[in-house]
Amino acid sequence: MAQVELRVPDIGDFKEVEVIEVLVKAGDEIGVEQSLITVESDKASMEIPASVAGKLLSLAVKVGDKVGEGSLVGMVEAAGASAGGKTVAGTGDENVAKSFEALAPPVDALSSSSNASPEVQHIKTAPPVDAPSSPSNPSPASLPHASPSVRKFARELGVDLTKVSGSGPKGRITQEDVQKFVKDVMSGALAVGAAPKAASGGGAGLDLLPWPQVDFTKFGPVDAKPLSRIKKISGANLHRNWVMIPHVTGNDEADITDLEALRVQLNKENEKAGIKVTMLAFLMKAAVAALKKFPEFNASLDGDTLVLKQYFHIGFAADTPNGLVVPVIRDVDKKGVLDLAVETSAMAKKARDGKLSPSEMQGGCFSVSSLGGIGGTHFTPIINAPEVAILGVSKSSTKPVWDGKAFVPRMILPLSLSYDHRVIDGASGARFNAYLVQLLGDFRRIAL
Ligand code: CAO
Repeated sequence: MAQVELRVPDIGDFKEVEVIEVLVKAGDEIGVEQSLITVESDKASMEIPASVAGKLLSLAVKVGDKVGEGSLVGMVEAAGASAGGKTVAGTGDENVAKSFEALAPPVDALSSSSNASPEVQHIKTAPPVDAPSSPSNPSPASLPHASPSVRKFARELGVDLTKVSGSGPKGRITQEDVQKFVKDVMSGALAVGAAPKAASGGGAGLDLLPWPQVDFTKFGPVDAKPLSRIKKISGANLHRNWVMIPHVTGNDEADITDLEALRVQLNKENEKAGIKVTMLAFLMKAAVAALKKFPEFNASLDGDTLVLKQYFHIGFAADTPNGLVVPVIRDVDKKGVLDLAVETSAMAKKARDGKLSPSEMQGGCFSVSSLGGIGGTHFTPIINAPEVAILGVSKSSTKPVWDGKAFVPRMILPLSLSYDHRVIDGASGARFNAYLVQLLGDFRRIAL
């Protein structure tokens, strides 16, 4: 059995955050991904889960302590890890390795400290649950003030936290507040749907039927496979975004016959350099030109205020074995198509290898979701909050197009732009699409 240090991983932009809850105690048997502590900045709270399973020997933090990346959380006697001073990477321990792979750890998560005893392995805890790096994030102002474990508790009970009054510091909602809320509803002291914080006027809640409970084994053999960590995080984000953002998707088609010829030519010229240009790099450049022309697309809603961004960081959806992630390419306006091709393919590989750091998934202004390499004609991409629009791209195909005299074969690329109708009117959505069609039809227009 080896002793393992659990340390705080990269938690994005937060340097010093306060420990507001300690969820385990020395002597506990802990599992991989079990939350150890909850930390809170002035903007968000998040849980720091364990990256290894075992017996918690000691805790190095208490409520009120300030921690940052690398802070020691506790020592664990790792179940299954071999002793003898080997690093985790060298132990061949399947569980440990698997947890890192599933949690998209940075390579340096395995680094060991020089002044520690050799049998002590140094492992940063897994990336935080609900960290600001998840594929998309709510505006902090829109979240009820509660820790992730309380939010999870409330979700399990089907409690809408916006209806619960918080009795904790700064009005934070505690587990006891949620329990009290449920008791009050059950005893009839509080009507279901009542809003103690602010009168909702009724009709605001989703009065849905409970999820169907089905014993599938009654109908045939089944296997149960837990969702991956990425799927759980991205699923929760997608669900919130789908429910909270009034989406409209506008479809259009771009004639990319000339652009495709340029792409093929560029690939020939750059074959020796090992650079492969796909449509994605052109789409990112075109998206930036359209964002410049229609600034309300390069924005986020903060309450009643539209925050217009002066920078152009574009995310792209990447399909990985563990689920969907959205790496962000910075300053796309300052980069050329070839640079973007290199960077997106490196980031896509990093995503597939589970090695993206939280900061590499933060700060996006607009996202591109390209299913073009796979197929399809059009689809409805879900907006990656707090962004206000996303461009979905399907597979191009050669179609007969009437040129006024005859049908001619042209390569047509289907575009599906989803936008937040609170921010963007239908006419603006159609104009954005039409402008993209113009740019992709004649890429020289990018220079105008
Ligand atoms: N039409 C036709 N062919 C296309 C195309 C398009 N729109 N886009 C890409 N292709 C081709 C590429 O040129 C490449 O062809 P060759 O193999 O012949 O060179 C092939 O499809 C594979 O491309 P790719 O998918 O590897 O590369 P990419 O740059 O187009 O995409 C990435 C990279 C990371 C976006 C992609 O791999 C991926 O993960 N896509 C899925 C995104 C996703 O899941 N979106 C849904 C999210 S929910 O909204």
